[in-house]
Amino acid sequence: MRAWNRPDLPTLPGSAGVPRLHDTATGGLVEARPTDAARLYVCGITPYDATHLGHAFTYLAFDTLQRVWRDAGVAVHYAQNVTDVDDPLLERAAATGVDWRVLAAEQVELFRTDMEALAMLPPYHYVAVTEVIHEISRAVCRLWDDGLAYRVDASDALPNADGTPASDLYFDNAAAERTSPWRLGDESNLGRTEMLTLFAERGGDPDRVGKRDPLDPLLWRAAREGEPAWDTPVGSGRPGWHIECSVIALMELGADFTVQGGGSDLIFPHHDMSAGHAAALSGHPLAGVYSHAGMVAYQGTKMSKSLGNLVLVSGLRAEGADPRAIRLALLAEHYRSDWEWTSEHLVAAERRLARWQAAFGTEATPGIRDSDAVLAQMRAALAEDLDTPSALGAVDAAAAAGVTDPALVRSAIEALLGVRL
Ligand code: 5CA
Ligand code: ZN
Repeated sequence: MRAWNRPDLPTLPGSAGVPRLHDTATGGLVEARPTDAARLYVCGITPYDATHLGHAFTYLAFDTLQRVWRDAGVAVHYAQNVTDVDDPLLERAAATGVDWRVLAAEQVELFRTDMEALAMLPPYHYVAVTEVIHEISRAVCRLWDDGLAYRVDASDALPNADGTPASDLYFDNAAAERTSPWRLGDESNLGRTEMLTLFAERGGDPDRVGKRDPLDPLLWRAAREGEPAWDTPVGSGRPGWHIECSVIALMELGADFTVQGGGSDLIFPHHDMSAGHAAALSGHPLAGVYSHAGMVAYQGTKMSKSLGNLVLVSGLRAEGADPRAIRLALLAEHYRSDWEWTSEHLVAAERRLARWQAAFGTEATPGIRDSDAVLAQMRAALAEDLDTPSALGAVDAAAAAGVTDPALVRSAIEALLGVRL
């Protein structure tokens, strides 16, 4: 699928080191040093209400990672999915009387416009689930053949073509643990009680009768009346959520890629389960580093489409907000922190943008602070787990003093922070 246009990425003199990144699985900072090119997979949107500031915050974290890698001379292969067939999208389409395909297409287009306005680097591989249904069904078939999937009666599903009752397919976590390097909880490090709670809250069905284990995730949902379905070797139906990301990631990046990313709400079950499916299919871990952005809240709770407490990027833009200020407002928070958005964040970012324009814009006059030292400070901050608040602080201090070469700092701000003054 088409992504969006790529922003300019100036090349800076010298080069930075590869970044150290927090790894959810081990809880420590690890050097995200790829052997050849860096391979990055970031979970994309479910397109029914795009793009709120929480989405933008998560994508900005991985945009920053790519900018830091590129500054270190590392090529980046970036893949992102679009979950364009899933329960919440279908429910929203049914509730509003809009065809689910039309709703998804409209929201993906809005997301593209927002991402481009925010100068986000586009994925090279931008893949909608509906584009790869047959690849996903083949992967489910392989899991079945390998004894890692099982049937659960689905009495509310449409019967098979030969008239026999249909069933849903589930992943057998315990069998996968016996036959692959993966263990449930490797990534999330959660205990079973916590897993059961989160599984129920985040699209899982621990109480479904007929499952071998309450935490086994759905691989394939048999066709229901009025739901989209595809005819495949595993029957008529549609894929479960986690297998989609495993298959798209393996297809586009191969096994054991450099970083798997997303918001922290995806750690469990989505990323644990995606890693399980991928390990079962490839015999290798999904990724070397599991990286997660914190949650943006609004009006006291996590900003989320299902709750409706949203501040949309397009809404702020329609009110006249400068996308560069939106970007700076988000960069002012460390990517791993949970924080709450208020309009004050935007006001502060607008003031910062104006100060930076005066100090480093094309009209700026040189000052006393050594520009190379400012670049070095920005690089050092970003290389240490993408510390954007410190990088912004270094630029603020330089703006107050004035720099010997404003054009160099202007390029550094554009290349590393994605803000063109
Ligand atoms: N389509 C799935 C992933 S395969 C999905 O979670 N879609 S989403 O539209 O709900 O979220 C898209 C991305 O934004 C995910 O990486 C998610 O973790 C992140 N995200 C969602 N809400 C927030 C929030 N309030 N703060 C930070 N990140 C968020
Ligand atoms: Zn995903």
